[in-house]
Amino acid sequence: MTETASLEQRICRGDRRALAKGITLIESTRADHREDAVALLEALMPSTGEAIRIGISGAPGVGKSTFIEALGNHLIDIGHRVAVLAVDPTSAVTGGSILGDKTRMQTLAFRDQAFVRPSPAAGTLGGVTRRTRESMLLCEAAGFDVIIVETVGVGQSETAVADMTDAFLLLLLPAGGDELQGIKRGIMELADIILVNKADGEQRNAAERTMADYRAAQQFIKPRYRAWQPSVATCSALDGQGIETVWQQLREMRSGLIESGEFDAHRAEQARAWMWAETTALLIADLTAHPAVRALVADLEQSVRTGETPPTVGAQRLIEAFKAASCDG
Ligand SMILES: Nc1nc2c(ncn2[C@@H]2O[C@H](COP(=O)(O)OP(=O)(O)OP(=O)(O)O)[C@@H](O)[C@H]2O)c(=O)[nH]1
Ligand SMILES: [Mg+2]
Repeated sequence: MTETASLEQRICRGDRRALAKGITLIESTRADHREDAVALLEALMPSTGEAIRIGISGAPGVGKSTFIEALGNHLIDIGHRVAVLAVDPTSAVTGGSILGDKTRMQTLAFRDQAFVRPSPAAGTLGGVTRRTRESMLLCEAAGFDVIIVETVGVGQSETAVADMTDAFLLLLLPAGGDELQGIKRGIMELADIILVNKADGEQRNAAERTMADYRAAQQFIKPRYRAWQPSVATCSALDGQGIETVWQQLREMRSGLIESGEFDAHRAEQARAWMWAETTALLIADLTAHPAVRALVADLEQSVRTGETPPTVGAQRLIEAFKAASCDG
């Protein structure tokens, strides 16, 4: 039996060490590793797709880690297996802010029914997203039926996470008055469940007011699904208040979407878009690595910089060189 085949079997048995090894393989940039990773993904594909995929975002300090611990522990208590992944495109630079500090998810990370994995340090958002999507499939094959993907919300990472999950949760802080928290309108449009966290102690009233503000603001936002009207609620990740309700809502949302046909349609569209994102990334990688293209790049970039060659023409030259060389080879 090949090493990949044995890894496949161990992952399917739910072996967390094999799962971790599989994800390391997926994150590797070595060409031979990539071949093995693709073979592994293909072999595991029939065992994927059964989990509910949940995206979670919110500003630094809003309580994402605390919330994921509370939700994750609750889910394990009622019999689920929970995997937590992250999309953090800054991790290559900072060494990883989310999930880097495992102590913050300690009670979850050490439970047998949990799997917690930090963001791949691939650098670009596209690179990180590609690997996290694949890791999600491995977790599903290993029998995790709830996948949580956390992101810090820099750049387009929220959109990337919403694009790979079924439901997107946005955590907010209680704010005084009626100020909306400068969150980009586009992010509210992505959110299926908005939660004002830290609704405890002195902040409880402020949290209620913030909830009311967001409910009002939400009336002007077009929901992403026909069968799910996004909800706004308060919770306390610290006290565990509201956590069960979130899970009830997620289940309600999922069954509504399954009934309306949107669940399968959304997953199908995600798979289609994923294929094209992958195609684009692979083509660009091939193109920029090709000797015929590399021979042109320095001069062409210089000439585009000085305005001698229009960028469009530059792009055409690169592609022509790539095509000509690919046809010859
Ligand atoms: N009072 C209160 N404090 C909370 C609650 N949830 C989180 N906190 C506190 O808020 C601080 C930040 O919580 P984290 O869970 O680390 O927040 P985070 O969003 O993961 O932060 P980053 O990983 O830095 O983006 C910690 O001191 C928590 O104890 C809550 O529901 N109520
Ligand atoms: Mg955190």
